[in-house]
Amino acid sequence: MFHNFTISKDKIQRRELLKMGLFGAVISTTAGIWQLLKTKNNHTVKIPPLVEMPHSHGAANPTQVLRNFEYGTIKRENGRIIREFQLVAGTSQIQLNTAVSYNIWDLNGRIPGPTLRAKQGERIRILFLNKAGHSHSLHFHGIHTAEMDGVKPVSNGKATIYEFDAEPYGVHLYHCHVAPVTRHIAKGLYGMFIIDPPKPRPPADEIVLIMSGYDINDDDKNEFYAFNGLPHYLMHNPVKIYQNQLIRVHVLNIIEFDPAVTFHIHANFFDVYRSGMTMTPSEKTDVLTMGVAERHILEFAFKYPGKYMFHPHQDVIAENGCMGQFEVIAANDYQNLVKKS
Ligand SMILES: [Cu+2]
Repeated sequence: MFHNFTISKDKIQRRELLKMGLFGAVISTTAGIWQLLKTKNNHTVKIPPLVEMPHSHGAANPTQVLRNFEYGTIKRENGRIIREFQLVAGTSQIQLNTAVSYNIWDLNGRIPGPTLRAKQGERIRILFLNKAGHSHSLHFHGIHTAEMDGVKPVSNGKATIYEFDAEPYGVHLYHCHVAPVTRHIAKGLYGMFIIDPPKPRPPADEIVLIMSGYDINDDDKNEFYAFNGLPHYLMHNPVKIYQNQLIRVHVLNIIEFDPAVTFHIHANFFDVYRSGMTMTPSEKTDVLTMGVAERHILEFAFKYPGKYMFHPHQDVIAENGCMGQFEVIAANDYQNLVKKS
């Protein structure tokens, strides 16, 4: 069992952190938000400050998507844990570059939708409200009854409940399944759905990377591609990670209109846990081919500080926006920060 804390310096002062026994792991900084993952054996995973997000991007906030996990609301019914999530489909506009704005469907005001997270064996309940001006649905990958398969359209202004057991553990996804599914997915109705295994994985800096495409002129070809919703954003705003620390990337390919893409990182190799459904890796590589809706857990640590790109090795896809980089911060820089605080 581990706990995931999101700590805003504005909201939680030092003395409160001391009360929580967390102060030793938090660095004083002007950067604002810090995140900390603390385990019962007192290992801490250090996560660099997030870059404050300009508000002009609307529903798309790739940095926030990186380490934001939605755990829902816990209820107990008949001795069983029910994990309840609320998802509201809406409409918004995002800016794909300085000249191109694009109307999308969002979930809870964001694209991709929230990364839902549960533990194997819990009961999942999804309250879905459709306010997106068109019929939609939520189809979850996993094991459930036909009634809960989420292929039946939910009219605009209507709500429905999906309920099923959280099984099997892995990195899954959910998406709208109303025809044409290509359009409903490409315009934003998708998200990641993580079911944690009964025995937790080792502590790591956990990151979500979702590859998607935008066909803005309806020619069944993507003009833009993105990590976590916005073209080129994570290239200009690198994902900060620490040297020699275990990084666990949950990667999903939800690019419509292209049969498959690869995921590649520079200057390193990663362990692959296919669909996140195993506790031991099946291979080590630096280029992994992924069909549409394929998703995996990738684990690695960077040996040397510096900036390292990650992108599909279909380079035209990378050049049109599915491009990002890690900024590996030297381990001794982190130690210096701790001493100064
Ligand atoms: Cu839809």
